[in-house]
Amino acid sequence: MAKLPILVAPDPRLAKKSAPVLAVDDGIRQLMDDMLETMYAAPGIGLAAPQVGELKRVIVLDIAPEGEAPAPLRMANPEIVWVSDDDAEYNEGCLSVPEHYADVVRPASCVVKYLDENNQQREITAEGLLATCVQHEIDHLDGVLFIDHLTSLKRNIILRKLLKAKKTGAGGVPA
Ligand code: GNR
Ligand code: NI
Repeated sequence: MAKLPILVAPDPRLAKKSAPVLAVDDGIRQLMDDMLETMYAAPGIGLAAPQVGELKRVIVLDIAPEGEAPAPLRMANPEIVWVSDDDAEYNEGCLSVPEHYADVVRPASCVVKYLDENNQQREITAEGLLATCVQHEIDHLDGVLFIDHLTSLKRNIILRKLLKAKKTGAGGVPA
């Protein structure tokens, strides 16, 4: 396992559409495990491959509360095949948008079809935090960040602060 560096916005790689995985093989399984290690270390509850510079449709999640048994989910080519009519608002953050949080409205529940770590097709119904998180991660695969759901005014304020932090080297690991 290896902990990977996480890209911080603005970065052109975070705005790109990621490519489908042909099959979940040893290379993709290794990527999933490295992403989980990176996510737990951050710490975070989800991570998408483009956040570690791999433009592949792979995400990992674990919404188990701290102190409870880990419950990692590994997904390739996740696809939302149903969303509820009712919405939920959640105060979202993102490891690629460090130290910024904002309320985002998304469908409250969804059904996601994906390939698991054994290349088996699966489907889950997600509600609550898992529904929010899996939609946030699938957005990353399409080059969309949670700040893209905000008004351009709010988004630009955050992007300018992130750019300034990058230029002064504040808050992060030296490049
Ligand atoms: O760790 C994370 N927490 C979080 C909180 C609310 C909504 C979404 C998330 S995902 C985020 C990790 C991350 O950036 N995943 O892409
Ligand atoms: Ni994110």
